[in-house]
Amino acid sequence: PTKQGRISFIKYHRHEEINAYLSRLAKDYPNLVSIQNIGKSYEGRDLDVIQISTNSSAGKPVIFIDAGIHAREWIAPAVALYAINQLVENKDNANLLEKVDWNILPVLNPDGYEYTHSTLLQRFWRKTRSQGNKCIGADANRNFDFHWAEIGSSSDECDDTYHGKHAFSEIEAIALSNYISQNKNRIKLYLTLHSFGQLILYPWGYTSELPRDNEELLSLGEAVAESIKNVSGTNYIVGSSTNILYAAAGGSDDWAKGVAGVELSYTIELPGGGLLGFDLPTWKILGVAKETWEGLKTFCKHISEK
Ligand code: ING
Ligand code: ZN
Repeated sequence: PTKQGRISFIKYHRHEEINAYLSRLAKDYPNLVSIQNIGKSYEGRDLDVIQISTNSSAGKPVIFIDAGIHAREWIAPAVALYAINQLVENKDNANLLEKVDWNILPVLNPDGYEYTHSTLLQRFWRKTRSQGNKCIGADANRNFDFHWAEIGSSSDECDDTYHGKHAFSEIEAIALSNYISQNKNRIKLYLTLHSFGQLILYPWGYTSELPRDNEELLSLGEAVAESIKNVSGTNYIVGSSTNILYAAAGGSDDWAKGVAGVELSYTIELPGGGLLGFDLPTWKILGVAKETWEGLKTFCKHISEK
């Protein structure tokens, strides 16, 4: 109990520890931090968004980041936590809050995330934990209501990329979409953190056609990749999901752009490690977090100067 609300970057934290950290920040920095609960997961865990804002009544542009939509991609929540830590607890970063607010949801699929932590031999679970007829869970990143189930997902509920019974069958996808819809006029950048692949992806996932504003999406993505490379030498490739990875409809980034109208929408595939790529060793967390943070600052610069 003495360690309540403390966090580190030498281990992967459990969902309760992560939410306790957010609450502790809200208590310690009441003028900077507030927590908005945007709903509960299927198994009843709190989906808490940390809102980091100086002068929150100003209605500044918002950078919204989520992580952990896929259970096994542990580095993603860790990187989100690092960004939170830097924005709130490192005074040198105050300039990053001058022109924009940051809203961050570190674990969108906490049921799956906890399952990968607590259940022997289930470290590589990807989906939610909702009950189906013969299998459990849907891929929440195939469940958004935009060209749903058209391509790159499975109708077999036992598959890892099962798109769900219908669009927005998953309560976590509903919670996120409601939150984005309610804030769509202020959210100027949507980022969703995944692993792995060292890719900066933007819409569309449902078609190989490029968005109208491909040029801005590409050049901003390239600037972010460049700033990451400058810290550590890590190389990222930038492009539309379908064109540089694979086609997959029903993703949150496609929905954010195509339905909510958040034009700058990206999926970041963080570096992999370990046996299967999803189990990046703990000693590598800090390096990945630091280099990615430099990329996030470049995103912030662009939004601040717009
Ligand atoms: N990758 C993403 C996935 O959901 C993606 C890549 C995102 C494809 C958005 C298409 C659209 O498959 C991982 N690692 O989950
Ligand atoms: Zn993923």
